[in-house]
Amino acid sequence: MRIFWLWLPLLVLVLLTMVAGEGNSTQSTSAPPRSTTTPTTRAPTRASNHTAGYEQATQQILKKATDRMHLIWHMKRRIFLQLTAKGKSPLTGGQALSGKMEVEADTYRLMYDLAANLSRVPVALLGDPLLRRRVQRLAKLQLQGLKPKDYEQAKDLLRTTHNFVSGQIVCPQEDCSVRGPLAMYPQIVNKNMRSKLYEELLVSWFSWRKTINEKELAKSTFIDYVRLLRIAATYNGHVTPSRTWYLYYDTENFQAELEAVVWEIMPLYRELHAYLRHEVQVFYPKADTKSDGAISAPVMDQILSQDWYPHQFFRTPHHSRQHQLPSVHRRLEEVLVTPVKINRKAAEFFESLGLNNQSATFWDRWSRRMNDDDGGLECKSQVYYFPPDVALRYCPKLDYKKMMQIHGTMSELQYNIYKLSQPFGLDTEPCPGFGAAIAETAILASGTPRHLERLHILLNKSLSEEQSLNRLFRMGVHTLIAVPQYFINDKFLVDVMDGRIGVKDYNCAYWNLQDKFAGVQPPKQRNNKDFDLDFKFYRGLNPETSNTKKFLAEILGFQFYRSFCLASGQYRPGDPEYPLHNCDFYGSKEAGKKMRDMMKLGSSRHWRDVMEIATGERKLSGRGILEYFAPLFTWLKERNKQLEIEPGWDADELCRRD
Ligand SMILES: *[C@@H]1O[C@H](CO)[C@@H](O)[C@H](O)[C@H]1NC(C)=O
Ligand SMILES: *[C@@H]1O[C@H](CO)[C@@H](O)[C@H](O)[C@H]1NC(C)=O
Ligand SMILES: *[C@@H]1O[C@H](CO)[C@@H](O)[C@H](O)[C@H]1NC(C)=O
Ligand SMILES: *[C@@H]1O[C@H](CO)[C@@H](O)[C@H](O)[C@H]1NC(C)=O
Ligand SMILES: CC(=O)N[C@H]1CO[C@H](CO)[C@@H](O)[C@@H]1O
Repeated sequence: MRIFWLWLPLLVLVLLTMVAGEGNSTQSTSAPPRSTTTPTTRAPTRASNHTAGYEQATQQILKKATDRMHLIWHMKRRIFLQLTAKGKSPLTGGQALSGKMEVEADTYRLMYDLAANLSRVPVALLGDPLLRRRVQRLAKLQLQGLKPKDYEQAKDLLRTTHNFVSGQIVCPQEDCSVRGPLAMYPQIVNKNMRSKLYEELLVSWFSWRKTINEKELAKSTFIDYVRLLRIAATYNGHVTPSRTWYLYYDTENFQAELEAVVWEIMPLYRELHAYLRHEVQVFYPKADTKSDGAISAPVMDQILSQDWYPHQFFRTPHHSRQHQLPSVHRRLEEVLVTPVKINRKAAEFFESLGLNNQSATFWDRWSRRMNDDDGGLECKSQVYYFPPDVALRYCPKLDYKKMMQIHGTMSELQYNIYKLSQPFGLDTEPCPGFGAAIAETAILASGTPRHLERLHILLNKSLSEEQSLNRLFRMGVHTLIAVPQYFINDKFLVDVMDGRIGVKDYNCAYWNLQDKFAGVQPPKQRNNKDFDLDFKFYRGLNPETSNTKKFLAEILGFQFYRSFCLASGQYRPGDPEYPLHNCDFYGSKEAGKKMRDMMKLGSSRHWRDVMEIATGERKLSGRGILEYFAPLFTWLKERNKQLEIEPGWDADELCRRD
């Protein structure tokens, strides 16, 4: 019973370190070029006699850059081989790190020079659309567009914010003499997870914020970082800085599209919020919200962290013993035996769809186990991309969560293999989070009872109705509570960047967003001298792990899942035998074709064109999530009515503007 938490799919996987997508930057119509340029740059397309000459010159620039990229890939390959050398003395952590930094520095120099050179190319005069697209994608950059000194500073600031999250810097009880200071993640989060005392949650909540904002460090770090993001935007000719933050989404006012999704799933969120508020009052009576209906921030954090905790405090809808989810851990160990076997099973999932068969060479040469101490606490498998090869370093742990995660990793591997056929510059996902969204579908499918039965881990391909609802509830807490938080963190950053939130009003503006989109309030009266953003906000400052990307991966992931499930016939709306939440599209060549067709395109087309292949839609939508959680929505509405719980909350002014 204790392992039932392993049922929870890791929905948002940071495990994907997909090569950051480079965007279609056609839309920045108003954009003056990065550097002094020929006035022809923005000339309308027309047959020109210069065309051939321009194309040739451009091809030459790209050819040179590709050669340089090959050297970088070569370096990455060497590091991979050294890291995983059998028998011989492997690289030390320090050597590996300096190798990585060298790769990063070389990549920066290449991308920076290339963008400068390409911004002189008169894009509109290029006849070949693929060439045009390559130039557009490579001529604009985010942080890498900064001059060396600024770029170094940006990386320094990101190291500082990373330290806010992972540095051992906090003394929650004012006493660090025994165990030393703690890191917010994972130490304090793990400590809180076990804490039944509201006071303890409060102490952690306040002391972390106090520590990182000593002498306004957190706030000033953030301000400096935003300044650099704005500079990067000016180089792209973006008058609105967020155009550069959303560069690869290439959409006017992309934030509005994200917000529309948040409102679309809001009715479901409000029911879940109301039910959780009721449960919370039972468990943390001191966190009482004085009837305004919002949930106190430390408690909301706790709800989110608890979804991974085996001894969760908050009850699932059907909490009697017989309705608990069956434990799969022991069977999993019996059936899958070793991590290698899990990897093979995950690879087989994609082969069953008609995607690449992993070759013997791959298993032999390019699939390597991490050393036990390399993985760290998170122990995330890693995919390496150095054409013509792709490689895998996998976490040696054997459990249910890893089993699902490796399906995501294999998806990333497949993606890398397919996009290899695109030229340098288009061999990326079409926008950040796109690859993670595809991976999400495999993760969701691999965690269904139907798939577990196929693997002989469960005996029955469906759960009882009560168990099924419990499973949806736990996944719902995981997904539905997280999505508005990604949005709030992203919106706050973007609104500051674009000047819609002024420096004097940071904190109250933040609490306003929490109130409006999540029904979360500070644990006590705050003001604009405080700076209360949470640790996930700081994580999301890095474009590689941005909240935008996570939001998109989650939402688009459910849209893709729905599409693959419809295509495979494993989701039949209205048929209780084939609900979306138990859909395993294993073996479906139809789903496989959609997946493959998307992967093959790399970023040679706009992400909307690519998503349309799978979904027939060109916009983000909450439909996948709403259909997936439909039974939970129905149950919550009835249950809340029974308990006479009124969903929703009123704004209480808990932040004082001075
Ligand atoms: C992106 O590039 C494609 C292909 O060149 C072009 O058709 C499309 O208009 C561009 N998308 C946007 C939104 O500018
Ligand atoms: C950019 O142009 C300069 C001058 O022509 C050249 O030396 C350099 O190699 C080019 N770099 C890239 C990455 O295109
Ligand atoms: C992969 O292998 C299976 C059986 O081993 C075979 O039927 C299938 O055609 C292969 N797929 C590809 C893409 O090579
Ligand atoms: C599988 O579960 C369903 C739903 O709980 C149940 O009706 C059915 O009898 C079970 N089948 C087996 C073989 O246990
Ligand atoms: C507009 C123009 O001058 N077009 C000429 C370009 O060159 C070709 C031959 O290379 C001519 O046929 C076009 O008339």
